[in-house]
Amino acid sequence: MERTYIMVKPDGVERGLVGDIIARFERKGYQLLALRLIHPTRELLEEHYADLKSKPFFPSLMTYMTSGPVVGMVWGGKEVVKTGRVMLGATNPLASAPGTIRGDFCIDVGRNLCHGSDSVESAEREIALWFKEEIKAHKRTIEPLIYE
Ligand code: DAT
Ligand code: MG
Repeated sequence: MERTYIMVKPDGVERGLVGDIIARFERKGYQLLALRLIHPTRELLEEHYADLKSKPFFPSLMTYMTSGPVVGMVWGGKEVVKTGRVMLGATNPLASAPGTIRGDFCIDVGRNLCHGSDSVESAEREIALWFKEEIKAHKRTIEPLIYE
């Protein structure tokens, strides 16, 4: 099953939007495979955002992401990586369509509430980084109501 790493950033946790974000993925039909409240270290975030290290906004991104706990989740299902990003909206919330998480709840790119893996490969890398324990597969009884 395809998996993705979805993370509610510190602003989303502090603003009480975790439940809404989870509800969107649940209602869509995706399967929650793992969930954890994490106080991320700078080291963990530097590895998570390793490809952005040379960007001018990297220091402010680190300050933002270490400002409070995050909620990390693994969601599974058909094309969940790509669809998860559609549900999140564009990186810049002002360019995000209404109906998406960022389009509905935020304004600034430096306060864009949530993270979603950008490819199947980065999803597996991020899941291994944020969840050290084994993630068990569980076959849902409702599967035939979601997939034909
Ligand atoms: P995404 O989170 O949509 O995958 P990304 O991986 O390119 O986007 O960047 C990671 C985060 O870094 C993004 O969610 C917010 C921040 N960021 C990206 N581009 C930025 C910019 N131009 N100015 C400020 N922050 C930025
Ligand atoms: Mg990204």
